[in-house]
Amino acid sequence: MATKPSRGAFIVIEGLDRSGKSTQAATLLERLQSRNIPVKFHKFPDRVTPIGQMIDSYLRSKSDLDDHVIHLLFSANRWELAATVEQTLNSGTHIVCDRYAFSGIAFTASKPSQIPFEWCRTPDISLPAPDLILYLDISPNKAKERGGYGEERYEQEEMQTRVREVYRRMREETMAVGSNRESENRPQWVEIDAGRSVEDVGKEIWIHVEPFVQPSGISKPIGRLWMDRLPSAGVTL
Ligand code: Z5A
Ligand code: MG
Repeated sequence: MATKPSRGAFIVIEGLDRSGKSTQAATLLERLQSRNIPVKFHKFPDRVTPIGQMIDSYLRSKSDLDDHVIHLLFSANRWELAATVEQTLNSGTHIVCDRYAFSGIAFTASKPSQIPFEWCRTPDISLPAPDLILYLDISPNKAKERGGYGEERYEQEEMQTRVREVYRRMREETMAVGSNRESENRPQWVEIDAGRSVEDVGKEIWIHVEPFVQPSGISKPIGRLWMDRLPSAGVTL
């Protein structure tokens, strides 16, 4: 039986709609569990909580909300679970998470209302930061060929094309080498070609995940998202 690591790894799966995130999250969970590696699963939006139910109703077009309001609800839905995420990681259990704050920015910033990227980022600043982001890349055209596309809001090709552009911006930003201390704690962003078979994508994901789930665990403390983006006006926040 595998021993519990000092701290678990926080692994986030991101990508366009129908890129296969949920499929790959399930495969990864199975892989870890079959090796007796302690792991917990989260998915955002978590449609079970009261806030999650409001989000669900919005996504199914059963209710309408201002674009800023729904954005803040998506963020609040993550904050509801932030303490649990930290406790889980500190107990030595890894987390596999299907979508996170990057979805929040990518989808809101791609809306016709043109809410600025930096505004979108703000409510998620200081959430627990992932150690690894597995970004599943697929062309909106190819994603469209997969089952269930178009049943919810945002699932239109034009919107997905813009979403992909915002993800690209976040990828470049995350991978840019910074000189300040905060940058040392930045997550690792890995782009995976999700247009291939479920098996091939799963194999590549495992190559990237394996180093993060070694018995020794993760030595660095849990990071906080985008702390370097806080206004530096000398105000103690
Ligand atoms: N949203 C937001 O705006 N702000 C936020 O902060 C957050 C989310 C967190 C619902 O999310 C919406 O919420 C979403 C973003 C927005 N936008 N929309 N619309 P969700 O995560 O609940 O959405 P979902 O219903 O789970 O769909 P999904 O995530 O887009 O799909 P997926 O998980 O990437 O794909 P999948 O379910 O694994 O697979 C889709 C189909 O493709 C299925 O039939 C599979 O069998 C098939 N599949 C999977 N992989 C393959 C491969 N490799 N080859 C062929 N077929 C495949
Ligand atoms: Mg999914």
